[in-house]
Amino acid sequence: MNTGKHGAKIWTGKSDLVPFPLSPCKHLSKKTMITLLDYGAGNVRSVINAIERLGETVKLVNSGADIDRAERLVFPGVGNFGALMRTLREKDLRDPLIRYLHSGKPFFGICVALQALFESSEEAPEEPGLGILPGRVQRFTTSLAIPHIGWNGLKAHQASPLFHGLQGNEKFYFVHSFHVQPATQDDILTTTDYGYEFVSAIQKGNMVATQFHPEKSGRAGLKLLENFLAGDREAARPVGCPQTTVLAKRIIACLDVRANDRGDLVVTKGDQYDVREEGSVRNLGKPVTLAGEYYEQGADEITFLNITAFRDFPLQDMPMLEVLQQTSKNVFVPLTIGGGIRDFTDRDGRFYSALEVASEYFRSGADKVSIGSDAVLIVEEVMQTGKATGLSSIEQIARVYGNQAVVISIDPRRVYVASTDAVKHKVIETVTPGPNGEKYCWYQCTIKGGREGREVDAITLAQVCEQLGAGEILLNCIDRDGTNSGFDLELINAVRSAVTIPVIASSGAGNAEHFREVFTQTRAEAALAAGIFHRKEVPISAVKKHLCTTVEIRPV
Ligand code: 1PR
Repeated sequence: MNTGKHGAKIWTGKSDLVPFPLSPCKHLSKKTMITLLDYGAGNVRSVINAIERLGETVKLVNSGADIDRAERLVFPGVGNFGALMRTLREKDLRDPLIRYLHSGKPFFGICVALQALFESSEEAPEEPGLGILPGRVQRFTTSLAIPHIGWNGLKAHQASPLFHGLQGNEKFYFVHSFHVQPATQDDILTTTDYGYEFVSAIQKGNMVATQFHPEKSGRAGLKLLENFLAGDREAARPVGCPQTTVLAKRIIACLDVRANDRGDLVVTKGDQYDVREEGSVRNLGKPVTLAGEYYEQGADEITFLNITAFRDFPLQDMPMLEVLQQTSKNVFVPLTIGGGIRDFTDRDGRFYSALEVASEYFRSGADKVSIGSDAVLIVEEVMQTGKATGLSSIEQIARVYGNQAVVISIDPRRVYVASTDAVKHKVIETVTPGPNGEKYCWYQCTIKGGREGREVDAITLAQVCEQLGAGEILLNCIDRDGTNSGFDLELINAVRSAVTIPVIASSGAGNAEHFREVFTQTRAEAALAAGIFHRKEVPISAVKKHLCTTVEIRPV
């Protein structure tokens, strides 16, 4: 990668991993440099990686002149509508972009870049949009979990070259709380259902824009992107579009990563968080290789947890950044990274904010960051003082990268009590009584990988984090971790019913039926597992095969 400060940056790097059997885009009618508008927020690396995988070279926009010279422009937008519009204005990119959009040259906008084409957004009423299309952007009004996160389908309203080779029953990855509301029907390319029908892509002449992320939508997404890059596809209308689209339940593969005693970075796995066996750290494989395998098997997301980052500083732990960079070259589904996301002062007194740490992860290919220990400390402070500072890692990262980019990883442990008023915490009645016949329990949050219990319960933690701006809860369970005994459905129901954001059920999966159980007996939006995948007991494809008749999933 040439990242010189002056002149456009050109990515020429090639993956050093064995490529997946996806044909590079050899059929471009005319070799055209793809210009990519990176305004400095979020994960553009994945878009670059996807375009490079398709055999193209990417040139980054450094100035308005680069937009004027562009022949084929891709604009990935993430985060906040207001922040995007402000940055375009401050960097003098707004007018060149409007000129480009009026020129009729090919344009592909992704996510907030679709929203930017309209006149205004409820998310930032003070910032006008580009006004290329009539209409506005509004927040979802549904009782379903917001953000709308995950794989959903498309209903085609027009023929399009983008659909060449697609059946219509594919699912694409969405992550957003707002959607466009065009003033006319003319430019609607697709709609999707989530509580109600909303516009998920537009097409006007050579301008297309999608609310979903093709670069994160596996093979179907790459196909769609390839069709855009090729520029010579016949317009097609897929025949297999559903009448109503349904958000799929997600299957997530989790890789707990740490250095072993020899200093090698390995994927490990604990039993109730104890990752040592006969004194040594369990080694279940290499992070990049395993992530690639899980993508191939049909994982809907990959999560990396740097499990010892509470004692090391992740920006000095560069291998994790390298793991992300390498993985994102080959894995085209969302990547979450957790571990050590907090403010930090190094030995020389240099202060790094949690936002800086997160930014480094986003630049390296992460789509979401997960915050564990720091979230507990933040919630403790909010509960003590009765107010949020606006400066916590959760608030700062959500403000810049959007709520959907902030996952809270909770590590709770069951504490049995004799009655509901025995403690000040949120207590639930349980069907599995405690050692002394206790009928109740609460879920104590821990920090530092389960090493330290704190005076906050998991339900309260989830609620306060949602108020602070978190977009998703990764709900582990120390009692079930590595036991193969199934998810803790009581914990999941208690937390899911207390928040409106999506919940990822984690810990305890031992067979495919456990996934069906968690999806039919709780409202969890996703289920995460580690051990059964690492030990090759049940491949992800087998889990999906087991689910496909009873639970909506993304087909492999
Ligand atoms: O506290 O912000 O530095 O983040 C540290 C992160 O590392 C947290 O998300 C925490 O959950 C995780 N972590 C810390 N120590 C461990 C450990 O195992 N010793 N792993 C750990 C958490 C739980 C899941 C696991 C599921 C599924 N592991 O990641 O993958 O329980 O397992 P299973 O399917 O085998 O049952 P911070």
